[in-house]
Amino acid sequence: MKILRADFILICDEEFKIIENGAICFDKKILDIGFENDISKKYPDIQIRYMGENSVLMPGLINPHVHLEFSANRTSLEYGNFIPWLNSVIKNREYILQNSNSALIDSTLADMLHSGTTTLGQISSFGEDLESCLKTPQKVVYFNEILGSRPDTVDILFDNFRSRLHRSDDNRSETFIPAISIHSPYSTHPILAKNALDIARKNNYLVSTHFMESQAERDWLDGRGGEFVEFFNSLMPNAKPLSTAQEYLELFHDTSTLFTHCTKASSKELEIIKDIEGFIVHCPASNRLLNSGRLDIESIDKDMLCLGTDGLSSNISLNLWSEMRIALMMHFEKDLHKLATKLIKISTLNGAKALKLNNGTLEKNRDADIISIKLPDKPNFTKQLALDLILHTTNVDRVFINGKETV
Ligand code: MCF
Ligand code: FE
Repeated sequence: MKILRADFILICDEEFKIIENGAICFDKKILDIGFENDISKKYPDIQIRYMGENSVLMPGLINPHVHLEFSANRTSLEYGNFIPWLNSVIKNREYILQNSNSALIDSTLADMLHSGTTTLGQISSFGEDLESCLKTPQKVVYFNEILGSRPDTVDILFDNFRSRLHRSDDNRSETFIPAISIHSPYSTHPILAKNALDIARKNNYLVSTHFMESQAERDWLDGRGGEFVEFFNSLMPNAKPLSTAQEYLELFHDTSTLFTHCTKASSKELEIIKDIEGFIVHCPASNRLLNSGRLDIESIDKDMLCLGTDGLSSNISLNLWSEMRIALMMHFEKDLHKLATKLIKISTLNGAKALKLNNGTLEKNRDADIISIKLPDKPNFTKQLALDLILHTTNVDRVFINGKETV
């Protein structure tokens, strides 16, 4: 059993309680939490470790949407609009994938850990990231991706997906959870999506999908043509959308699904996502770089919203603190303090809800996934702590996962 104390503890519960001069007692799970005075009296024989001046303890961050296999992208991809970006992914895929080798993925995961991300949802397109995800100390929900729109390739693609899914299943553990990603409504044939979702329902796999990320996707699925016409016609003459947006969403009934982006989703579609108890992953930096527009975060139920970085294929960093700073500036008309609090909550509490994990908040019986941060100076305004943390944190001081301190 360990006891840590800090100047502040952020519980990251629904009320966003903050304990000043708090202490937390844990082994693999959190055993007790409260004022240091009370905890030290309750456990007189246990040594209490002080996290230092201006220290803050809080749950580890949860980034539910990354693409580690694209980590080598720096200047390879074209930003500014979705279709040119997609074309540049197709053109430069080999180069990026070859350079996103295990060593690079390992160091990307280490950077994420250093920044305080203790859980991630990895969208695995090819399975080249498996070894790295198995050996990293973080909890990984490993979404095996399926995509492909040509009916003649459906069988091969499905077999390949199934073998990756099985390989990840063979490695299931407390910190490695296999799951399924259906790439998107424009890229995945409904037969593939339906079959993969049947597997998800039968075996209780979490699901992730990209949804309504661009005007091109909106126009294409609404049957208005748009920029996807030329894109698809070059692959297959007379291509037609595979389903409407609503038909696509309906495939996800009775699954636990994370819908990423949704910047162009209609209120009706957001309502359907809510009805099927889905979560929405907001990726503000990616949306800015691919000209995807801005998610109206206020129109989304506060319990359904998470924050993700997306991959380095559409971001400059997988650091959730940087992402929070971007979100803080992007949603400039919102109350600053309320938004700061919300951003921390959606990066901890809601991430855990979406990924169905027992972490994300520092309550008794939760997994002891804890980070400690040192602010550069004494915080004068406790009510501003969320904002101070977002403004001043890039990397954290210490990281505990399932109670174990990791380097
Ligand atoms: O979320 C972003 C933008 N939207 C869609 N896909 C991706 C993103 N970052 C990486 N991707 C991957 C996706 O998983 O790029 C490929 C897929 O494997 C695009 S389809 C050729
Ligand atoms: Fe993505």
